[in-house]
Amino acid sequence: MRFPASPVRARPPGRLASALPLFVAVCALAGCRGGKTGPDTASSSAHRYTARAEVVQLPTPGRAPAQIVVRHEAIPGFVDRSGAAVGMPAMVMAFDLARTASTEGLRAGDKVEVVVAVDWSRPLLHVEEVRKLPPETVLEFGMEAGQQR
Ligand SMILES: [Cu+2]
Repeated sequence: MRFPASPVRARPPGRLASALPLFVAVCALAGCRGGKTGPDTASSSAHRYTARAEVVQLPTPGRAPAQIVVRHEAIPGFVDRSGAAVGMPAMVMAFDLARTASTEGLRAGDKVEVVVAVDWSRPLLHVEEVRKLPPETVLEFGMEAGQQR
């Protein structure tokens, strides 16, 4: 028997709570820990990934650490803690924002390109840069984490 499709991507932006289990699941998969703190620059040993995404939630002013929630496309070649290039499927995900990353002028729903820096030795996983893409950009989310065919 097939389960009815649960199209996570069809949910309206802002329903963040529904996305959190996905994040936690992938976090466990990737082996990341909470409390990503420390100096605000990734070391040269960090991996960097550029991914296209849609802004789901912008940072809340005055709340630290500054975080951005985006729905990002798949990140092929994403390297996990063990060094294996496991890739990361498309998903809604919250990232810490490096101080260098400006979200000025951005609004929820905007198409962006994010540069994600990951350094498992710290550990550190944050967005270093957010660049706005043309609104007509078509993003491909395919099948997101947690979905079943
Ligand atoms: Cu992700």
